[in-house]
Amino acid sequence: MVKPNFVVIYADDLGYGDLGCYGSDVIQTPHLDQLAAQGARFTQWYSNCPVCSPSRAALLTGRYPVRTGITSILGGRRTTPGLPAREVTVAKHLQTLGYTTGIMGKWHLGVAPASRPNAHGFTEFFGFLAGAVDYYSHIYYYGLPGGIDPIHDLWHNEQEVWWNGQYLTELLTERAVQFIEHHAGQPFFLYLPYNAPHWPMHAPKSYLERFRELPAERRIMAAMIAAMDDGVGAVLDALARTGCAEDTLVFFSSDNGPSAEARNFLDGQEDPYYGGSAGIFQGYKYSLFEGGIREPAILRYPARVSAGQVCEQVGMMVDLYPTLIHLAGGTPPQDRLLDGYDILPMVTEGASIPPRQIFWEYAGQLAVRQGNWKLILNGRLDGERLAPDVVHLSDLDHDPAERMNLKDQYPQLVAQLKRDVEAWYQGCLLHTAQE
Ligand SMILES: [Ca+2]
Repeated sequence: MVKPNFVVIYADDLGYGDLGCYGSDVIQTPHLDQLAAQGARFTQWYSNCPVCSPSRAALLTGRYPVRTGITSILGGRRTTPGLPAREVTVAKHLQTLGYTTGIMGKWHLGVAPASRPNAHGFTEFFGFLAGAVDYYSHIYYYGLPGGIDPIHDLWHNEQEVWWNGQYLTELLTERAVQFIEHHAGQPFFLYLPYNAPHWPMHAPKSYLERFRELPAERRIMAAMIAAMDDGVGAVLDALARTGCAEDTLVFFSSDNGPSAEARNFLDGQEDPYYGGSAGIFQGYKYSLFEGGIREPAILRYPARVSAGQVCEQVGMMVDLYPTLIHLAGGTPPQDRLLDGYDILPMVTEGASIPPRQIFWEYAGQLAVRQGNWKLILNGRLDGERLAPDVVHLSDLDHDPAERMNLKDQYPQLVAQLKRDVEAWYQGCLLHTAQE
């Protein structure tokens, strides 16, 4: 059987409600909508953390962030350490199965040389290493409290490169298309983590003009997403043009929910930003409520997955590793614990994966989903605001937006879930220390 190619496109701070195929009535995303129409669109897909670095660690290692040692947003100094050398990324695993691997975009798993993409299984890297860059100068301006000096952050493999003035979303698209053109005909894995629509909120004038009628904070969000959507279109065109489309699995998702950070504004306003939408869900980036972690997710693989599916089963980013390795003819590693399942049977034959609990940990919050139930401890609504209740139990079947706290009606269930999530967290810490 032909080894499939893999293209994983990861948006940054994109909310559940901001694509046409997820119900946005103002942001037009024809290429992503087409991708969904030609494959499967997931309605209950989760990121494993509501912020950048840990979410990306989970995607690439197939392990909960706490197991990888990446549990918070990493800084951007050139000495910032990142993903430990002991972790094996899906790219590194795919290299051993004969794949050429490329990342075009945001790494955010360490800046120090030993933690860069080339050291973690990527044959080719073009992009940036920190959490965000100016879209035109490719300079990282965003330090920890107290600030750091600006750091230029654009690289081709280990070489610093300068493309001043080129809009980053378009630059990454160009490199992704080139990678496909160069490697069509051999198995390849392309990871395309766009910075969009993460702040700073920059978009070319031509995109802003498409959304003239929107209020300022929505207009820039729509423009940035539209530029990314055009990039997705160019990538799909490249796959078609090189004859790869049929045997390529394309997966699209986002690392966390929309950002309410005041720094999204470009006019000096310091109140929360609501330019991004998580649809009906409450919670933003930094929150374990659904708005922070439930993400759009689209899978297209014409050779195996029939078009036009809407998959309502629960999936999460760590599922991608075993799914891709299985398709590439490999077996999951035996020397470390992975946390996901191969989810391809969900969309090839409508199969269910075994019932499971899904856990999250971030900045003092803990959460667990078991069937239709979800418990959040010490929940936040965003980076600044705590949730009103320290313990929050929801029935997602009847209340997907987590508006009603049922903790007082189900004390035994709350006690069981609390015990389970705390045991999971302690177990991860202990197990990781022993690995
Ligand atoms: Ca993010």
